[in-house]
Amino acid sequence: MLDQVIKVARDCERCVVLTGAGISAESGVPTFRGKEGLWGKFRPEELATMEAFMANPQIVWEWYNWRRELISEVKPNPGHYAIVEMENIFDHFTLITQNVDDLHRIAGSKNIIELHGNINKNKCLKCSEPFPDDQIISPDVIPACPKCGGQIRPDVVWFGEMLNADTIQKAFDESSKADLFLSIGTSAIVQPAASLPVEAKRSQATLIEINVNNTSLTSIVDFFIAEPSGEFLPKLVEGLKKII
Ligand code: BJW
Ligand code: ZN
Repeated sequence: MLDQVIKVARDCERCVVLTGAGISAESGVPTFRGKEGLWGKFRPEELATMEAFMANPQIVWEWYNWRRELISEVKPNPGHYAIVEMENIFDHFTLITQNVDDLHRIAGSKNIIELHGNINKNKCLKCSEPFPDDQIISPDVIPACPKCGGQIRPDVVWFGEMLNADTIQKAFDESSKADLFLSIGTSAIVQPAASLPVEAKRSQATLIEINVNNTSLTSIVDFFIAEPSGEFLPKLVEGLKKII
């Protein structure tokens, strides 16, 4: 399978990679869903919403502070580093991530489309003004926005919220122009991100999925790689580098 994938990939010019929580699993960041998933005992649908924040901002902030601390202690894994190398292999390369953990940037990836925001950033609930991200947010005293007095919240996209219009437009544009699309470590159930590989396939891209489990995408992909991304991606990159 690896050799076949290398053969197909080496002739491609426009590569798009979409990552989800699975790429960071080997760094020790829990995924959202599945057996090893779930952030502790919480379901994202219960805490990653405006309703949850309005009802109990303290609990939501406690959850994000706990995750920020956990993420601050982990490092990128070989999967993240292999994606950094892919930028130099393809004529045109786009990385789209649903992750908020910043590990792609820390690994060295340059142009990253962050669909769901960044857990280390804050913004105002009312006017969206950025709020300094080096400030520790105490759940007991949630700061007020200096501009409008609104409450400060994490700068991430919750369920029921629109993604940034330019960001998602760019992600769809790149996906529809890709001749190679890799969906890596995502359950592919959260929209609109889950439609990106479908859009790429519709536009004739070769679609490759790398996931330790089958997903709803698996039935339409050209290649399904049932391996941890941190093990498969370095082999793919090594194979491609030998050809170039
Ligand atoms: C490995 C591995 C290894 C493990 N190697 N693989 C029907 C009903 C109700 C709502 C909707 C509906 N249809 C659509 C919606 C809207 C909703 C949605 O999609 N809901 C679905 C659950 C159905 N979407 C939205 O609300 C979005 N906004 C929107 O659509 O606006 C328009 C609109 C508004 C109002 C109503 C309707 C439409 C916004 C979505 C925002 C998602 N936000 C979160 C939280 C971000 C902030 C935070 O982190 O706190 O984003 S939720 C969470 O899920 C997070 C993730 O980015 C996202 C995707 O998860 P991901 O990455 O796929 O992780 P997992 O855990 O699901 O999967 C991990 C995978 O890795 C697994 O497959 C493993 O097997 C694999 N794996 N180890 C390779 N080593
Ligand atoms: Zn404000």
